[in-house]
Amino acid sequence: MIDRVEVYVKGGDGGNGIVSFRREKFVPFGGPNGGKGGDGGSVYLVGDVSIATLRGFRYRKHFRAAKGAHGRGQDMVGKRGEDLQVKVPLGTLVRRKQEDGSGTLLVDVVEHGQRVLVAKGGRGGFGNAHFASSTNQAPRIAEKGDPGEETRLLLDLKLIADVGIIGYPNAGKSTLLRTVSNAKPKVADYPFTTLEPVLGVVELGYRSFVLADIPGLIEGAHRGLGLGFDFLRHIERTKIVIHLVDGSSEAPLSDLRKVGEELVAYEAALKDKPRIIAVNKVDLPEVRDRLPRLRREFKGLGVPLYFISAASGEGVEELMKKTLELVSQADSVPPVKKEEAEFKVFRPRPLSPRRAAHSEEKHGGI
Ligand SMILES: Nc1nc2c(ncn2[C@@H]2O[C@H](COP(=O)(O)OP(=O)(O)OP(=O)(O)O)[C@@H](O)[C@H]2O)c(=O)[nH]1
Ligand SMILES: [Mg+2]
Repeated sequence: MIDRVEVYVKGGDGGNGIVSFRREKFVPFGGPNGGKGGDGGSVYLVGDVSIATLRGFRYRKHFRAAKGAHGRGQDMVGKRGEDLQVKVPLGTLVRRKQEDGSGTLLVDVVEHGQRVLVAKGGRGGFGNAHFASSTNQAPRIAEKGDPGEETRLLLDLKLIADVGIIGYPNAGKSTLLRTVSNAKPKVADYPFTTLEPVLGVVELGYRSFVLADIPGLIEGAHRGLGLGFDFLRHIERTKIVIHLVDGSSEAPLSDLRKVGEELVAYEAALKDKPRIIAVNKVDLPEVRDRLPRLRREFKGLGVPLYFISAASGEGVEELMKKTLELVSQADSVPPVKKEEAEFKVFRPRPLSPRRAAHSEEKHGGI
């Protein structure tokens, strides 16, 4: 599910400088006073969490920032052109389109409020006042403003997964993704079948979330073993983790621990990410026989626990419902805006002590 649009952006042209001379009564040779043109405005892309798609770009594909005004007499500088801020969803890959149609990557917009300059406004031209010197006291030249930069951009929206499925190779991650979503990752009976994360959209009634199959987690992954930490990075962005365990493995609990340790060795904060454990392959008789023991072993972890068969679909719906519930809870926590986190915000004094307590709770820690 990748969405792509092409847009044209242009910075505003700089205003022209002008040629002008002082004209005053009783001053026969007034000096030059032609002012500088204003700089043109620039075009910025700004990451915004409230937008989820690139749909808005279907209707508007040209973005031009304002021109700078021309300079005027009496050393008056032209007004600066206003900047243009274009909102894009988080997960937008920004490429500059080349003549041959390919694109060079400029930036990956991942944060709310992240600003990317994509077309700089032109510089305003100098007026003749600027060119006055001891040898040329009455210059009759002025500069034109520079044109604003213009470029074509290719915007690709990369879905950022809400939920990541982790687990040992062969646990059945790709099978689960196939069962619950439109994605078709390869499934096979050997480890490392999946070589890069695959995303799918899970739809439950009117709600949906994006699920990623995150392969390659084995002992030593945080040191780059297996498929390395490229994939660990993907987990950082997800809201929830489904930890899938192969119920037919020799020691399912120890598999789970090892993968868990890899996560924490990579980034301690991942320990706090909401997690669901799903023991897979319960359709196999040998797994069914072990169920009571597995249940006892995993219960103690204090994490929601499900027993499923990714292949037959047994227990999968309940697992997805729980996942959706946790995703919705995570959604209701507003993302921290960078500015809010970094700068103290002065607010008007609250009207009553009760309101004060409320507002402290709301903006606590800032
Ligand atoms: N019996 C049974 N087999 C399953 C189930 N889920 C997956 N398998 C099998 O287990 C093997 C591995 O499944 P995959 O979905 O490819 O596992 P994976 O976790 O994506 O593996 P990697 O991509 O290598 O990390 C395949 O042969 C699947 O058919 C299940 O619920 N029951
Ligand atoms: Mg796989």
